Amino acid sequence: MGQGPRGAGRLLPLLLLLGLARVATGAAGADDVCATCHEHATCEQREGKKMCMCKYGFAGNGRTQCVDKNECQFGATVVCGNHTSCHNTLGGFYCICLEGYRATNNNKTFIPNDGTFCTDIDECEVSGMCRHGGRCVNTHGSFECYCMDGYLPKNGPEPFHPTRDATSCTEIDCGTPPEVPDGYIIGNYTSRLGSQVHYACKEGFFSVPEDTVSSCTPLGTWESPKLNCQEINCGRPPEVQHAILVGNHSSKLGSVAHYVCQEGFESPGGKITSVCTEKGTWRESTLTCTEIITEIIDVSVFNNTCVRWQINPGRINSKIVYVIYIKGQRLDPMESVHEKTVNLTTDSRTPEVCLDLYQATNYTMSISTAPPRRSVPATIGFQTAEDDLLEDDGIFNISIFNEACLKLNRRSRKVGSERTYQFKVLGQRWYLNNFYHVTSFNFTTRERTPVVCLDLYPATDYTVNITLLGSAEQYSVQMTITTAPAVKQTIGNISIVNETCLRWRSMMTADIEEMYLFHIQGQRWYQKEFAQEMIFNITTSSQTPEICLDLHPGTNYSISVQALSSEFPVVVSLTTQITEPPLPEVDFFTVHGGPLPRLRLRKAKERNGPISSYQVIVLPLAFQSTFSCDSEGATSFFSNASDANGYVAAELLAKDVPDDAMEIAIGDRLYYGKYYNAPLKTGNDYCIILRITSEWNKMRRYSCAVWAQVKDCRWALREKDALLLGQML
Ligand SMILES: *[C@@H]1O[C@H](CO)[C@@H](O)[C@H](O)[C@H]1NC(C)=O
Ligand SMILES: *[C@@H]1O[C@H](CO)[C@@H](O)[C@H](O)[C@H]1NC(C)=O
Ligand SMILES: *[C@@H]1O[C@H](CO)[C@@H](O)[C@H](O)[C@H]1NC(C)=O
Ligand SMILES: *[C@@H]1O[C@H](CO)[C@@H](O)[C@H](O)[C@H]1NC(C)=O
Ligand SMILES: *[C@@H]1O[C@H](CO)[C@@H](O)[C@H](O)[C@H]1NC(C)=O
Ligand SMILES: *[C@@H]1O[C@H](CO)[C@@H](O)[C@H](O)[C@H]1NC(C)=O
Ligand SMILES: *[C@@H]1O[C@H](CO)[C@@H](O)[C@H](O)[C@H]1NC(C)=O
Ligand SMILES: *[C@H]1O[C@@H](CO)[C@H](O)[C@@H](O)[C@@H]1NC(C)=O
Repeated sequence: MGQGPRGAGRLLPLLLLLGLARVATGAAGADDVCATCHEHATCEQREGKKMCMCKYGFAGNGRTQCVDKNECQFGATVVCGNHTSCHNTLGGFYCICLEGYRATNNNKTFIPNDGTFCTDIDECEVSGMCRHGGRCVNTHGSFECYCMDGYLPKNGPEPFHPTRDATSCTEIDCGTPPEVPDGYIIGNYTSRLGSQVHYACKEGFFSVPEDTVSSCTPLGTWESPKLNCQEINCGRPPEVQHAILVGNHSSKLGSVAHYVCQEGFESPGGKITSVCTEKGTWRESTLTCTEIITEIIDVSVFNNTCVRWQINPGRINSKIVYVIYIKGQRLDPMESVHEKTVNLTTDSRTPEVCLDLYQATNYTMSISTAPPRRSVPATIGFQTAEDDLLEDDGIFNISIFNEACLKLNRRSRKVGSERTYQFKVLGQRWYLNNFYHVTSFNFTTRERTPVVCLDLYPATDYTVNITLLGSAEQYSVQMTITTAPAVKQTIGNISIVNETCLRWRSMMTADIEEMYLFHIQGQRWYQKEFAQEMIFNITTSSQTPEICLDLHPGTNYSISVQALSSEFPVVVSLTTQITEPPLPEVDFFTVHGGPLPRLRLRKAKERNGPISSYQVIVLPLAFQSTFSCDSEGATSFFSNASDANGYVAAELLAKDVPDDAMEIAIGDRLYYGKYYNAPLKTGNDYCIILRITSEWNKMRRYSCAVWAQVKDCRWALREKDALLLGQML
C-alpha cells in the first residue's frame, strides 16, 4: 500500500529528467500532461492548465509520486471519534465501533466525515434482558440489572448480570402482618409491597396513638405497628370538692365511683358519680356539692332551764353538733357572771336540751352548728325563775386525779353558800406495824366543785373521811387511796463505817417508820467457790439509820438497800479486811537427844483471807515464851549472829505447797525460798515454830504453832534424805 510500482527506483532519474524537460517546454500538449499522471492521480484543469493531482488519500507530485496517506496515524479517537478503531486502506480508511457501541448510520464501518460516530449500544432496549422482575441499567458499553420496585434480589447481591450471576428478582411478599398484643387487624390486606393493615385495640384496652397503620415495605417486611394496647386503668377517681368517695370501685373500664357530700354539703342535682372511660380517664361528674346553711328557728325555753328549737332545711338525716353558748348575770348572793358552752350532738329535727342554770339569772343564749356545718345562729334571752324548793341537800361525790388530788362535786344548785368540809386522813403500810400517817384539817369554800390535793407518803394505804359540816344532816364520804412507791430515791448519803457498818439518811420527813430491804452478795477473788448471799429487812423510824453487818473477812460485798416506799434500791460495794489465818495443824513433838522427825506441812484453809506463805522458824528454846508471832524481826536469815536469837530455816509459798501435805527435814542444808535450812547445833536447845502468813492489801496477818521442842540436839541429817527432799521441791 502507498508504494510506487515495482522497479520505479531504477526509472526515477530518467523520469525526473523527462519531467524537467516537460516543465521547461511549458505548455506542451495537454494530453501529454495527463498521460504522465501517476496511477493514483487525476488530471485536473487549474487556472487553464492541466495538472496531475494525487487522488484523495494520496500525497505527492501527482506524476511520479502519489503515496498513500495513513489517516489513522493520529489515533483512532482523533480520526474516528470516541469508542472506535481506525483502519487504513489504500487511499482511504474506515472506522469501526468498539464492542458495545454502534455507528450512528447503523453500518458496520463508517467514515466520520458524514457525521457518523459511535454511540453506546443500549442493551437494555432488548426486553427481558434482566429476566422477570429485573430492571436493566446501561453505562458505558455494558449493562447491569437491578430488581424492579416490588421485587427483591434473591440468591445474590444487586446489581447483577443475568448470565454471570445467580441473582434473580422475586416479588416482595411481607407475609403475615405482626400481631399487636391485645390488639387486632381491621379489614382486608394483601402481603404485597405497599399493602396496609389497620390495627385497633381489644375492648377494655386503649392505645396512644389510637388507630395505626402498618405498610409492607420494600424490604419485604411489615412496618412495626405503633399501636400499644394497654389495659384501661383510670387510677384513682378524681377528687370532688366537698365530697367523699364511698363504696368500692375498680380502675377498669366502665367502673363507677360514687361520692357523697361532706357533712354540711348537699348535691341537689342528684347522686355524684364518675365513670372510667375507654380513654383511661375518669369522666368527672358535672354535679357538685353545695354548702347547706342550716337555719335554727323557733327557739323556745321551757321548764325554766330547758330549750328547744327547729332546723331548716329539715331533710337532714345525719347528726348535727350544736354549740350552745350561755352567759348569765347574777346579782344575788354576789355579783357574778355565769358563762358556759355546751355541745349537743343529735339527729333530731326538733332538738331540746336541759341546762344546768342558776336561778333568778338573766341569760343570753346563742345556738349555732359546729364547723364544718354552717348555720345562721339563733339568739334568745330569758330569765330563770327563783326556786326556793331546790334546797341544798348536802350530798356530794368525789373523784380522784393525779393520785392524791380530790375533786368534790356538790350536788347543789345554790352557788355561793359557804361550806366547810372536814378531812380526816389515815395512812398505813401493811408491812409496818408502827407506821401511822394521820392528818386532819377543815376546808372552807364557796365553790361547788372544790379541788383539794393531799400531801401523802408513797407506798401507803390511805383512808380519807370527808364530812360536810353544818349541813342539816351530817353527810360524809369515805374513800381509800393507795399511793405508788416514790420514783425518787429516799436513801441519801449512804456510807461505810467501821468496815462492816452502813449509815445513811432517810430523806422522808418526820420520824416515820420505814422498812429497808437488804440484799447482800459476797465473793472472794482468791476463792472461786466462795459465795455468800443474805436477804433480810429492817424496820426503823430513825432519820439516820445505822446497821452493822455480819460479814466474812477478806471478802468483796455488793449490798443493795431499798426503802419499800421507793421504787429504786441503792447499791454499795465494800471489801472486808483479812484476819489471822487458821492455826497451823501440827503434831507436837519433844525430842531429847534423839533424831528429829520430819515436819509434816499441811495446807491451811483460806478462811479469813488468802494464805501467802509458810515459814519454819528455829528459836533458842529460852525465847519461846517471849516470841511474838506478829514479830517481823523473826524473819532473819541464819547466821552465827542470828543463831543466838533464832532464824527462819525455810519459807514455802502457798502455791508451792501441794494439797495433800509435804514433809521437810530440819537442818537439811538446803535453801527454801531465800532461807538456809542450817543444821541444828549439838548441845543447844531449840523450839521450832511453824508460822502461816496471810497477806493482802498491805495487811499482814500471822498464826503460829510450836511444832517441836529439841533438847540437847545431837541428831544430824543424813545426806541421802537431803537429796530426796531436794528433788521433791
Ligand atoms: C470523547 O471522550 C472524551 C473523554 O471521554 C470526551 O471528553 C469527548 O467529549 C468525547 N467526544 C465526543 C465527540 O463525544
Ligand atoms: C359525781 O357527781 C357528778 C355531778 O353531779 C356526776 O356527773 C358524776 O357522775 C358523779 N359521780 C359518781 C361516781 O357518782
Ligand atoms: C372514817 O370513818 C369510819 C366510819 O365512820 C371510821 O371507822 C374511820 O376510823 C374513819 N377514819 C378516819 C381516818 O377518821
Ligand atoms: C374542824 O371543825 C370542827 C367543827 O367546827 C371542829 O370541831 C374541829 O376541831 C375542826 N378541826 C380542825 C382540824 O380544825
Ligand atoms: C465504830 O467504831 C467506833 C470505835 O470503836 C465506835 O465508837 C462506833 O460506835 C462504831 N460505829 C458503829 C456504827 O458501829
Ligand atoms: C475485790 O476487791 C479487791 C479490792 O477492791 C479487788 O482488787 C478485787 O479485784 C475484787 N474482786 C472481785 C472478784 O470483785
Ligand atoms: C561467825 O563465823 C565465822 C566463821 O564461820 C567466824 O569467823 C566469826 O567469828 C563468827 N562470828 C561470831 C560473832 O561468832
Ligand atoms: C451505509 O450508510 C448509508 C447512509 O448512512 C449509505 O447510504 C450506505 O451506502 C452505506 N452502506 C455501506 C455498505 O457503506
